[in-house]
Amino acid sequence: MKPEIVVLRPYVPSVMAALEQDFVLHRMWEAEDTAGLLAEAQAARGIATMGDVGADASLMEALPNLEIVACMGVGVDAIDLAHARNNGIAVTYTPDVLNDEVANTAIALLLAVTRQVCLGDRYVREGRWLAEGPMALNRSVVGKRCGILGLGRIGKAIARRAETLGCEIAYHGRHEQRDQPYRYYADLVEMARDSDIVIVICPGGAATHGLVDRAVLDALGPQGVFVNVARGSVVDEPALVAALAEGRLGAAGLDVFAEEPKVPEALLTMENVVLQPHVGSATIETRTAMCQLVLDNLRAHFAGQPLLTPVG
Ligand code: NAP
Ligand code: 8YV
Repeated sequence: MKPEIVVLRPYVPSVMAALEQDFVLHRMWEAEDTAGLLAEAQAARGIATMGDVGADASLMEALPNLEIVACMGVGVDAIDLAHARNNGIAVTYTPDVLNDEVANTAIALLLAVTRQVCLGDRYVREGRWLAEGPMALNRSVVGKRCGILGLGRIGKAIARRAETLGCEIAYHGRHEQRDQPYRYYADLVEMARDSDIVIVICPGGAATHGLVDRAVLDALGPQGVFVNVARGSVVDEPALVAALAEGRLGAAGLDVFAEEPKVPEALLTMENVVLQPHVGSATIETRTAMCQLVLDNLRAHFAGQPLLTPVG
């Protein structure tokens, strides 16, 4: 008999088809009555979710036979890990397969902000090039100091790319990584003060909540460029909006927000801000690899084999 799983959001079609073959699926996103779906899914032994959707304790509690939560995403801050651990529920995630993609997104945001790519596009489309002549000069990243908050799997991929662009790299985290060729700052404010650019790529969750506060943003300063591809929760969002509005921070490239998909109204009209709808890993190739890893973890679990990428 096929194991039953609750799928919270649709994955790429090829993986949905493979899931369909191996499991009985309860499709949460199609259900008008969530409680009704959960009542019908009492035999479910697995949840397939995504980083931004997660799985809270009440969802896990609603499925008495739950054995595994498989997450399409590397950030597991929206999954109640303590509840899972206390109840013997395995959790898997999708590290590494998205490093290059998310790093590319960070660099795309950095260049879009500094070289004013969106502004330039509008300048051409609106006929301003013709009417007003060349656009004003913008800022280079060459020779700039780039501080990375979170030199992990993705942070290292960003560091390599930013180095290639001509940036000087530093990083902040809880630990110094002596095998890395970059300068370590134990103090985030100090790193921001010594940086022209700060890129955030550490995990979300309670430990990093509001880590980037007014002091960090002020230290980065009026010429500073701020890029966040981590989680909105890592930044004090009202402080970020205020710093941009008051000219205490130069510019920002943001892929993530505190209350997605809501974005602070004030950001929508700022010319020095580039916004993206949480698309760090959102290519067909990378999402396919991430979904495949979810599938492989579920298959391993239900075959009694070791999980490929368990959390913790
Ligand atoms: P990772 O390999 O675990 O790296 C995380 C890094 O953050 C580590 O270098 C760690 O260094 C640092 N860190 C952890 N806790 C910290 C704290 N309290 N203060 C300061 N630094 C801390 O993770 P990853 O695979 O690179 O992914 C990082 C995060 O990116 C994910 O958790 C996810 O939230 C986000 N992400 C976003 C997207 C997107 O679509 N925008 C896509 C993928 C991932 P120390 O241990 O030395 O502190
Ligand atoms: C995905 C992410 O957008 O991996 C993560 O942590 O934030 C992204 O890759 C997300 O998991 C999809 O919900």
